[in-house]
Amino acid sequence: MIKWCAFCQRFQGQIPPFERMQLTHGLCPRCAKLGLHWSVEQERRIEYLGDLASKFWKAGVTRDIGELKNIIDDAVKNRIRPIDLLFGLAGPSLTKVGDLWAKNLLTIQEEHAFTKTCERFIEMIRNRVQLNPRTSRDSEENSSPRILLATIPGNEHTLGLRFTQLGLLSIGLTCEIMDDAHSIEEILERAKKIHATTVGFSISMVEQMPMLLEAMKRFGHSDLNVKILLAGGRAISEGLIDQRSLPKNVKLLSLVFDESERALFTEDSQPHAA
Ligand code: B12
Ligand SMILES: [Zn+2]
Repeated sequence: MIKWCAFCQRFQGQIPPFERMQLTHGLCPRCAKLGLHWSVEQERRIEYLGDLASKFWKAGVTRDIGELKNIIDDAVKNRIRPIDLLFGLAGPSLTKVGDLWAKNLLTIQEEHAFTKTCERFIEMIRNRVQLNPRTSRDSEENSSPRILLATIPGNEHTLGLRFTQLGLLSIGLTCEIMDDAHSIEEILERAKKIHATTVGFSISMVEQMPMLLEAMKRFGHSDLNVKILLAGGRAISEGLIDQRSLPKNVKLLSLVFDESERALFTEDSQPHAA
């Protein structure tokens, strides 16, 4: 299910059951502190978000790129951040597509076509995020930390990494992504070359766990200046991996791309485990 704050209209994450696209709302921590109360306006906003989700799904199925653009324009007019559309509409829709495919209700070609449409959506959102003067100013001024995000070798699911890259950019953090590494060695070399201080790995399937552990071990024993090791991706966010089986120095973050989360990546602070 999709959790969205009804007041500030910021996406708050996906919660089980992940394949269900219904919206649920609750206050985000920031709005909760303001002591806001339930209102008709709040209901109206959630209905609006529900409508957007249905329109997005329809546009994805019919590959209607013009409609995707309309959805973004309309949402922005209604004070919704483009980045929340990416995480709150495209992310859950892809999960739903995977579920329909697993149930044989969609062909592999239909799944691929939907994924391609989502790739176009990612580019539209990227343009919006880059247009934001605050984002570009912050990321230019901010020379560190240097973040490298990589799919674990063997993981062909690359969209999550691109989502995360844009999410970080939306709060003024630039990061490099590597979604075609054939070996951990290649990721180590890249991290060394860009002097990465944070390295994040994306893992989609439980089967990829041995490779993740190997990567953690190699980075843990390397002489690089990597201060934060992150793990994310479907296998982590859907709780498919027992978190206790991950090394203690690995952080699991559940980010909603609030500006306050930038501090989690600065060199002196340590991120909180999710
Ligand atoms: C699109 C897709 C594909 C595309 C990927 C295209 C691409 N360029 O990415 C293609 C067609 C290549 C593909 C291939 C396969 N897929 Co596939 N795929 C999907 C699908 C439908 C969507 C994935 C997606 O993009 N989700 C949206 C993104 C945004 O979500 P996300 O990756 O979880 O990322 C989010 C967070 O996790 C986080 N995040 C991600 N990475 C990181 C990293 C860090 C550091 C942090 C902090 C956060 C973070 O940020 C994102 C935003 O919230 C899923 C369905 C599903 N339930 O996820 C199946 C799914 C993952 N695939 C599945 C399968 C089986 C396969 C194949 C084996 C199919 C086959 N027989 O060939 C292959 C395996 C390829 C491989 N070796 O990896 C299964 C996996 C089942 C399992 N074993 O666990 C799923 C669940 C479908 C299903 N219901 O059965 N797939
Ligand atoms: Zn809020």
